Amino acid sequence: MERLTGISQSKQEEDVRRSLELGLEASDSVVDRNISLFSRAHQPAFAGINTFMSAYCEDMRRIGDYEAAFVGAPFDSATTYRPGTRFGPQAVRRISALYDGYWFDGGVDIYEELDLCDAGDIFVIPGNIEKTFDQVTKAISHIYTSGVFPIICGGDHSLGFPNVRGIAPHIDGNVGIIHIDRHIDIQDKDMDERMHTTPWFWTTHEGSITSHRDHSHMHDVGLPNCHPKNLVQIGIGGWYGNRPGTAIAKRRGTSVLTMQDIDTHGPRKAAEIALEMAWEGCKAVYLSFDIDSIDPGFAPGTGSPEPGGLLPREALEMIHTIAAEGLCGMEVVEVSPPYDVNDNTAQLACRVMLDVVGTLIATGHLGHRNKAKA
Ligand SMILES: [Mn+2]
Repeated sequence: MERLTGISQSKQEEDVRRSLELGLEASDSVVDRNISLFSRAHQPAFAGINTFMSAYCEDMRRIGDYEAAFVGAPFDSATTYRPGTRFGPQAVRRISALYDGYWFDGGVDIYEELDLCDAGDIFVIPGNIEKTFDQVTKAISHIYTSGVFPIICGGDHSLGFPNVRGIAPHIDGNVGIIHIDRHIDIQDKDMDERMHTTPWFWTTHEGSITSHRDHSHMHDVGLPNCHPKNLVQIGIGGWYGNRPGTAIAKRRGTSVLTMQDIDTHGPRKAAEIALEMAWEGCKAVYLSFDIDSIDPGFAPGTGSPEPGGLLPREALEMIHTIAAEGLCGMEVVEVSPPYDVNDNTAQLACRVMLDVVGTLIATGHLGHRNKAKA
């Protein structure tokens, strides 16, 4: 309570001044004269333009003015079962309007303590996985090298590879990956293409690189600083799609924590084990969160639902533990609004993003708490 009540409200006050100036004076019967005629700030939460947490960066040449950016990758052409994740970023933006950045549990106010924006969506090429990968890598690389923490919203999980490819080459050292999912997603191809079942095959490598492909566009051999031993895959299980990837995960030596492992150790201890394996010998860790890791009873709006996954509270506890050690970037993928109910799935995706960002602020990894503003 002490921490929460001590947070300044200067940005909120600045917003009120701005909305009164641009949104004009309210009608006479409105007693609170901080209310404007046209909504130009956070309230009402259901009004206004649909951006993540009500901030928008139109000029991507100026993305470096911010500390963190939500960016949509509305691509679902690499989905192997139900599509629809191209609508994920818009759904997450819409439900994010419910929140104004004040996080009771973490003692954080994102709005006051972080310069956050919505960078809009990457121009993906529907139906062309490879061109989309190139667009995504270039876009994420632009955000990351501008010194901005990327909060990437899918889209399907094929994006894991181009997302990490936009970050890892800029890190001087090895990069660990914590991958929370019901699916192992490390087979080489699926139906002859690099579908959403394949991202970690292309992101990690075989050690001695022997699988070079010199035909077509599939010439990647993995990112040299992404070692499979630092790829920790949490929550994998169920009856769908894991056979081809499991053989490769075993051969490469990735680390898998099953739902049973999480039950045995508890979510916090499981996350600590994951951190140890992901960070070993690494300079940075990337978080890939597939929303289907959460039980479809809570998160039905996804392409490949698999019962028996994490409860929301377990998932949040795990990401609090993981984010407390710092991250170089994050993605939340596989939110498919056409299959959602009451925006529940989009809201959980939004919470994963906000809870990670809030934890990064609380632990001093992100934002400008206690820092003099430049
Ligand atoms: Mn999955």
